[in-house]
Amino acid sequence: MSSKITIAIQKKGRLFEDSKNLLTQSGINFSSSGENLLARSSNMNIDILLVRDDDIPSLVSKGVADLGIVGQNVLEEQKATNRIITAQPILELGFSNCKLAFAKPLNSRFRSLKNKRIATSYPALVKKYLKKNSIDAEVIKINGSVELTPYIGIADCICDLVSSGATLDANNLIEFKSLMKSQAVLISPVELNKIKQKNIINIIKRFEGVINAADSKYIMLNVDSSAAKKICNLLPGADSPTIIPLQKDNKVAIHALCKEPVFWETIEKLKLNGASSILVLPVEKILN
Ligand code: PRT
Ligand code: ZN
Repeated sequence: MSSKITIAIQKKGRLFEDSKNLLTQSGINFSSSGENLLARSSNMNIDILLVRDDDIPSLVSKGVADLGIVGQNVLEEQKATNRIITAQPILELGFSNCKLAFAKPLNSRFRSLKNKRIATSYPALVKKYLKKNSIDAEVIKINGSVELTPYIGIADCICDLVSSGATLDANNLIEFKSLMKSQAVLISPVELNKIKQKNIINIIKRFEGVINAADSKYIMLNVDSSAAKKICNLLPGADSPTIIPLQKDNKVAIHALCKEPVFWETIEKLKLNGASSILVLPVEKILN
């Protein structure tokens, strides 16, 4: 059997750019063009399958692809529908964040889903939610423009993906319950292919390195040694900052890897507490 690894990603749509960037930043170069389903990496023994996101869980479950990138919403809906989908999430990728939520027209007064007609593209997840919460309601499967259904008399409310909330606002809908949060995840078959296992694990570690670095920053600053402890406590997600004495004025330099986002507010606070020459540098990869 070939030791070539196959990774399935969305061909076009909301997941494509971030999936492609993750692969590229992990050192997997490829170019996708035209209608080709298959792209061959130019520098690694890897094939990239470019498909619709809905096909990714089954391709990975069957072992046609060794790894795949898909939204948790699609994976969970398919798992709730079809027992053949055994692919499992192994790494949260931190992009395509959204939630699956119930929304109703602004002028609707009801708060409970009881006896309501719910339009959704996620019928299995909604039914599972209703069952778990012992709620009697009707689920209507709709493939697109779910947000219009309350206004054409098909449904009382909807259950759909929400990210900025602009679509709900534009359609005079208001969210009243969240079913699940979702983001893109890396999925693999339940058991990794034995021959390829070592290489697959290596790729997963590279992905982890890129994901770990995504929110991280390397901070360097100077401060009076008397304020060093206070400054270290203000650094977000910094395990163990390095403190280096400077030649003059009883000052120290502090260098730290911050594994949580460094906002402007944080930098302003550091300055207010005596830090100077503050440098915030991007981090490309972190291997733990
Ligand atoms: O062609 P293919 O089948 O591959 O793609 P697709 O059309 O099924 O999916 P695509 O590309 O639209 O979305 C892929 C994945 O992106 C989804 O499965 C989610 O995991 C994720 N994602 C993140 C979203 C959104 N955010 C999102 N906002 N998918 C869809 N939406 C839609 C939502 O359905 C609603 O219509 O955007 C609208 C709401 O957005 P806001 O910003 O107005 O709230
Ligand atoms: Zn799709």
